[in-house]
Amino acid sequence: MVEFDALKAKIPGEETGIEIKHSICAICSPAPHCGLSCYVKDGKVIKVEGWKEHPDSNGGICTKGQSNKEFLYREDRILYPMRRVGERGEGKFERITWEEAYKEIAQKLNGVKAQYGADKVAFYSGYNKWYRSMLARFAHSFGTQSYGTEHSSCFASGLMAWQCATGMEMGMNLMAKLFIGWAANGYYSMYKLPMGIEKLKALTGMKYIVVDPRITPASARFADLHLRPRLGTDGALALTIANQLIQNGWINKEYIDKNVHGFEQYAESVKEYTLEKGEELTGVPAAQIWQAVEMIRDAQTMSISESSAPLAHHHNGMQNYRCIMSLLAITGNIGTPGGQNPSEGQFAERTTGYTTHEHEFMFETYPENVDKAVGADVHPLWYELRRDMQANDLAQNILNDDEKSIKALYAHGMNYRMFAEDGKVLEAFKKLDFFVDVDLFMTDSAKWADIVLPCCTSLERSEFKGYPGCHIMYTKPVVQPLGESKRDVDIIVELANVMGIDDPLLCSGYENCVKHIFRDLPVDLDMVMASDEVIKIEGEGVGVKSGQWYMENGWRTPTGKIELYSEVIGAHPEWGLNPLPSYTPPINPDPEKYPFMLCSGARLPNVLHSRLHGSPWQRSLLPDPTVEMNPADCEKLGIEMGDDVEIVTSIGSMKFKANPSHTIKEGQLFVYHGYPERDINSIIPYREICDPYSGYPAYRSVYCTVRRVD
Ligand SMILES: Nc1nc2c(c(=O)[nH]1)N[C@H]1C(S)=C(S)[C@@H](COP(=O)(O)OP(=O)(O)OC[C@H]3O[C@@H](n4cnc5c(=O)[nH]c(N)nc54)[C@H](O)[C@@H]3O)O[C@H]1N2
Ligand SMILES: Nc1nc2c(c(=O)[nH]1)N[C@H]1C(S)=C(S)[C@@H](COP(=O)(O)OP(=O)(O)OC[C@H]3O[C@@H](n4cnc5c(=O)[nH]c(N)nc54)[C@H](O)[C@@H]3O)O[C@H]1N2
Ligand SMILES: [Mo]
Repeated sequence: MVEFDALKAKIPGEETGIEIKHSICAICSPAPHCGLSCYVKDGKVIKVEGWKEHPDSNGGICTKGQSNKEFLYREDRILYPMRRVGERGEGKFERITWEEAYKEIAQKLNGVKAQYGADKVAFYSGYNKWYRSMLARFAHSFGTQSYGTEHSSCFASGLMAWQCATGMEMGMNLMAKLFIGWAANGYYSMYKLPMGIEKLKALTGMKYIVVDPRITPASARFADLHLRPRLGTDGALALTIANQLIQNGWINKEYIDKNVHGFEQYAESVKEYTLEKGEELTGVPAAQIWQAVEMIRDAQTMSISESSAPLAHHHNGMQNYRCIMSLLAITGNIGTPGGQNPSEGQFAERTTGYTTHEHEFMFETYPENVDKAVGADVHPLWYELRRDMQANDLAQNILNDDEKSIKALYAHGMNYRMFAEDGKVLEAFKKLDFFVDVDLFMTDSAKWADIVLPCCTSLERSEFKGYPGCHIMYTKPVVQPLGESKRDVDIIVELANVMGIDDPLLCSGYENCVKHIFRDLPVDLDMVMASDEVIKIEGEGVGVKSGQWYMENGWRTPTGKIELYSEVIGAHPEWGLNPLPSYTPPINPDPEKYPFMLCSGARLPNVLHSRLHGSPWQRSLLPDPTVEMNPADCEKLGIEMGDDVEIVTSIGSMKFKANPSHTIKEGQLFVYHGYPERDINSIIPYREICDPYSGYPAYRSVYCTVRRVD
């Protein structure tokens, strides 16, 4: 009986045969990589909880992470390599062996290379990050620049803005006296950050401003000031604040003279942003904008968290970041203690504190004398700063059907529904000569592939993980991979070998490549691989260069200064882009017809993109695709809670359940993306409203209308 009760309570021990094994959560990778304690019995995971001793997550785990067991055992896991036998999209496949799959892929990709050139094959990765350096190198060694990722819609736009300003990525600083969460509701998207801010506020008295059109847990729980601009008007808000600071002399003139390039032109260009104009453009009352100005004046140090998505997902997205960053530049908060500082130490897209040779590993076989990456002609600044494919331009490139068109696609985690106007992506799939997708699940996108390969989850694999504070870990599988599924990295290496890729390092395997990437760090990777713990890398030459170092030795920009006027953009007037931080309003094709603005994608706490809607527990938390809208708008339109309503944009319409909410401003609609049965991206236009700087879709400022349907 004791044993039975203990089993029911899932208590580990000899009696129950339950063992605790540690792993990491990769459901929302790469952000936190929270440590997991997995309860394993008879080779099966029976329960997952946070790993208390983990130095980064300390036992924390979010709503999404709670679903690791369901994610691992989802019914649609692909267990074997599959070859399409029906029509594309029909979902009819036959099981084949790994040897057959590799042979066929090698034949087809090498065939396209021989007939059209290696640059007519595109390589793509969805949201997953951990294998990306291997995939990028694979693409480059094969001979194409067209390697692209979900960064085409996420994170890289902000990075591009920092590249223009300082030449490198800069991180936020929680030791600032004033912290601005500009479009930040980490309680839903990244729980550790707001919890940290809350603690620090109590400890140090740090002031906190939230800039978000919605009322959220972050704004309601602990913001000293909450500014609620209309969607997509953040640039105007930042420039209005900047103008007030300049006009009143509340800027750091000495710092600017010494470190900032282009201040005079910038100051001239922001003069038009009076408080009245700021209020008119953004909808934020002038008195509140003024309050923010005074808080910035009073703070000696300031740091701003600019999220990877909500500021970027607009026609003016990348410029939003530049306008916001300009506040840091004119107040002397870049490269100084308490301000924004380099966040260079990255491994597998995670801040680590140590630098590695990862970028060099990805780019040392980059082919130069081939067609430029897809998107280079449409979004030249993207190409200038990133050198890879702007994946949002891939569908049009294929549909153009000309000498520049991609013929074959090799993807890990392709989800067509993440792209705006995604019907076009399906049209493009139809035109491909050959399409391979590597995924955990037989997704709606995988069904369009010619060959589908099964990869395994983080619980079934070993991988290197870097963590802040110079930590590293090599995880071990807690259970054997299901079916014949394999690690993404092994699929890449095995395929590269069968294809005869001339790259001995890549072909020697993932662990060897990581040893190469880490070669200058004082750490014995064999020892890390033998250990089950997170290990700290210590010793000489481990840390990254500080902001102070760049202040003294020059930033990585053409002028060596922090560039408000970007010389990279200024050198190319033919691009038609503004070298200064500037604001342009979101595009409305027909203001009479489309009086509402739609934000598609603000995060829900229980789901992540396409991943968890199929997991019953997560789904039960918000079963219906809903639209949140202001009660006053509902009243005008005769809409009540739970009514079916239709959202109409310039390219289509779609039904949702109405959810009237005071958290939403009048004139705005909030819808979540990722529901398979209500794919909002099929009614979001791309080319007409995308960001010309970054190529990002304007997922969050789409003009539309809404009406009740019976
Ligand atoms: N639960 C969950 N977590 C996630 C994800 C997920 O799908 N689900 N996705 C992950 C990914 S890929 C990303 S990129 C991050 C995103 O992480 P966040 O950026 O933190 O998440 P969001 O909820 O998209 O946006 C934050 C806030 O920005 C506001 N916002 C929207 N548009 C605007 C605007 O134009 N201006 C301003 N000032 N605010 C605006 C929204 O109201 C929202 O409250 O989340 C990651 N974490
Ligand atoms: N309307 C709208 N659209 C958006 C956004 C928005 O806010 N609004 N946000 C955008 C942003 S910020 C992002 S980041 C993107 C994310 O968009 P996606 O990249 O599409 O993200 P996911 O759906 O999480 O994952 C893609 C695929 O990877 C698979 N996968 C999961 N784990 C693994 C693995 O270990 N290996 C392999 N090979 N595959 C795996 C999943 O099953 C899934 O099919 O969406 C963008 N699209
Ligand atoms: Mo993202």
